[in-house]
Amino acid sequence: MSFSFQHSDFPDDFLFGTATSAYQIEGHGFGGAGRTHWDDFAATPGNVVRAEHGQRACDHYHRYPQDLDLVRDAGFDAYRFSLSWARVMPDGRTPNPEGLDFYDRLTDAMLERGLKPCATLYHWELPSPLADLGGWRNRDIADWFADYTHTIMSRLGDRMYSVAPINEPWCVAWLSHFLGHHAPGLRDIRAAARAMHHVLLSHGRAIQVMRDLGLTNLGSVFNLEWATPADDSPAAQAAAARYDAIYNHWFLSGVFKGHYPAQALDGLEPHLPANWQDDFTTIQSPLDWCGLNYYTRKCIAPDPSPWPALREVDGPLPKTQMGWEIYPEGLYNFLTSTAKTYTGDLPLLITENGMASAESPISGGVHDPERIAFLDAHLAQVLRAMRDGVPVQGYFVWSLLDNYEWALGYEKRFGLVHVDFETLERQPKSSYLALTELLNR
Ligand code: IFM
Repeated sequence: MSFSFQHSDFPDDFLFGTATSAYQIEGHGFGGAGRTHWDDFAATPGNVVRAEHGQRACDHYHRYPQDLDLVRDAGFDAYRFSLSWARVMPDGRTPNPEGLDFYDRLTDAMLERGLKPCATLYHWELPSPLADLGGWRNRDIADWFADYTHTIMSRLGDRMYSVAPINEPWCVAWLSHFLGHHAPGLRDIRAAARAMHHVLLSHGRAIQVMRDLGLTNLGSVFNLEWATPADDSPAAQAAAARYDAIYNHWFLSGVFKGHYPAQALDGLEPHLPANWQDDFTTIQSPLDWCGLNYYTRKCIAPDPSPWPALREVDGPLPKTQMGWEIYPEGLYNFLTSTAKTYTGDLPLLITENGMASAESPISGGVHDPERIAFLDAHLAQVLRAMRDGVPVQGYFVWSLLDNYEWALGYEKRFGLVHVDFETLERQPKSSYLALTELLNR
């Protein structure tokens, strides 16, 4: 099975890449790395499938040359990776020379292979000592994050192709402080409101720090989910609009318009920190690009529970191993609507797109035709948006390797490359081979 279009259907300077994150692949139990709130979350019974954690993961820390060879050999232009705050600063405040050296080596290894390093500064492994101080609930996190940004980018900034401060602010804030599914596992509206605001304030501070260091090509990475009303009723439409406001517009509107959507403020405003409106100058620090992570849509129904008074219901479309509906049109919808409402001519990148599937190696390879079909269908929507004038400049597949899928442990496999978590052997799947054929032609 192969792709239904050619590499040449995209402009010459269109970036193809693949993405990973530190805690999900590196292994954390060495190199002077500090404890993270994910280690604490996983150690609490019931939070993570089989209580799995990232202490070994894919052992990318020791195997990165082999992994970067895979990125290069596939023909990717760029590699989106993240830096672990707790490796760079084990207590969140004090630099760890071993950690800085690791990211130095990793960066040079990308450049040696002709790969553009696209860094994310925070992909969820908050150092435990900062979590002890309230983590994202504490406004001081903006200062801590600014210091961390300064430390790591003073060392690496000269070699980065692009940098984004925070991966998926909705997950950092809502998923982790209101829904309780990710570390620190809170279900607390006040904590969630604080985190929703502080994550954007920290983003803005980090952008300012990097501008002062002279860095360019700075962006943001938002995860978006298309909200579909479960039926035609006004109540379902209002619930879907609330979901859309909390999930999508809070972050896009905060960064690009300098205000929060009314449907989300309805529930969150009483819990926001004092003088939150004064922070938008920082939050709106100008960007060079905007990254969208897109996986699925959700069907939303009203619910008699307190605000936000909604629930997700099962949708009719085919689903991935995550149980997420496959809805490629949502990517087109987001590319066009984001450009129209928020970003205009600013370059857009799809910084993550991919699917989990349950394949396992059989003799003759790891066959994942459903992943090829998924990527093909989503890239077709990217081409459609570009034909309609949306300035899309790149696309990153999530993920290079099967890895630690957070609260779902190692069971959900997103990789282009299969990882045997006993032996840590890497084996390219047929999706990796199909992409290699596409990108090298
Ligand atoms: O694995 C995650 C990643 O860490 C962030 N974006 C979504 C992926 C799949 O759930």
